[in-house]
Amino acid sequence: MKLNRRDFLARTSVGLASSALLASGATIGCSTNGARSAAAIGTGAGAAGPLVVSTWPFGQLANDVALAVLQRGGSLLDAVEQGIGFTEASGNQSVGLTGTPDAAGVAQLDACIMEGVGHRAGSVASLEGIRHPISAARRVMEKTPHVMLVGAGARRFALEEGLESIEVEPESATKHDAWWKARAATRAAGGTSSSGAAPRASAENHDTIALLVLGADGNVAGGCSTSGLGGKIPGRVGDSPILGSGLYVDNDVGAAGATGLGENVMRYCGSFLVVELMRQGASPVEACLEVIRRIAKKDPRGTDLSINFIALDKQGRFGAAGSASGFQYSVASSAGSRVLGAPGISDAAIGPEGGNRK
Ligand code: SD4
Repeated sequence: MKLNRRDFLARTSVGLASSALLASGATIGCSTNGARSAAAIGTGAGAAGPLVVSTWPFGQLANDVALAVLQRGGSLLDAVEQGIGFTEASGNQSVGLTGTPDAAGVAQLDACIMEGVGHRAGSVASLEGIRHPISAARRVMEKTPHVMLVGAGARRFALEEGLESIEVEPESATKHDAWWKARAATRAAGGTSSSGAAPRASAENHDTIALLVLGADGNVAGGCSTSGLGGKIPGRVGDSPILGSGLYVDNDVGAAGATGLGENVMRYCGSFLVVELMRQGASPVEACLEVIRRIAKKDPRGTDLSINFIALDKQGRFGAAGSASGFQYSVASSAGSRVLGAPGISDAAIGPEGGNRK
C-alpha cells in the first residue's frame, strides 16, 4: 500500500510501537523514567554481554527489543536493526518518517550501521520516504560494494530492496522547489534568508537514537538513525550517518555514538575519538567527557555545544557524557533495563529540546 506522508503520520502511533514491542517478546525493565525526571548519574562497571546502550530515555524500549533479539540467539546486526527499527516506527519526533522535517517540510533521514567483526559499515543520508533508514543502511553494507548512499540514489536503492516506503517524491520535490524559490526571492530583495525554521522543542522526543551492542561472544556493533536537525537546509547532512562522527565501532576496543548538534561533532570525528581514548585506557565515561572537553577547548562556542556521547567497551563497561548537564541514556542487560543520567562538562542545563539546539 502506498501512503503519502500525512496518511503515514496519521497511522503511526505509540500503539503501533507497543504492538511491535510485544511481538518482539521483550520485557520492559525496571525504569520508565521520562526525559523530564532526573535519573541518577550512572556508569557500568563491566560485565559480560549481552549489553545494549542507547541515547535518551526513549532508547530504553529500543534496548529492550535489541536485548530480546540477542537473548533469542539473534545476531548483533539483527539486534541493532530491530532495536533502532522499533524507534523509527514508534512515532518519534526526531527519528524516522515522523521526525522533524527540513525547512521545506520534508523529512530527510540519516542512518548508519557498523559491525565490529570485519569492520564493515553502511550508511544512508538525506533519505526520503523510507520507513526504516537503518535497514537501508544495513543493506548498503551487506549488498553493495559501497559504504554510503545519499538522496535519490539511496531511495531508489531502498525501493529496489523492497523496503517499506511512502510516496513522497513528487510532493517533496514540489516543496523543495518552492522553498528554494522563496529563498532566492528573499535574497534578491536584499533580505536575509533564514537557513531554516527554529528547531521544535519537545521534552518527550529527543533527537537521534544511537544504539550500541556488546554480544555474549564479546563482539560489538552499533547503529544510528535520525531525522536530523529540525528546520535544516534541504540536503544538510549531520553527524549521524558519518562513520567516526555519529557512530564508531572497533572490535578490539568497543563502540561510541553521538546525539546533539551534528555540526559540533562531525568537525571533530567525535565517536572515533571516544573509541580511541578507550583504546588508550580511558573508561567509557572518561572517554566521553574528555572528547567533549577537547572540543570545548578548541571550539569558539566553548561548552555551549549541545552534544552528548554514549560508549561501551569490550569489558562490558559503559558510560555517557554531555556538554551540558541532564543528558540521559538507556542501558539494558540481563541485570535489567534502566535510564541513567550522564555527567556534563558544564553546569548549564540541557535544553528541553535536548541537543537539537542551534
Ligand atoms: C544531527 N545529531 O543531525 C543529529 C541530530 C541530533 O540532537 O542528534 N540532534 O545533527
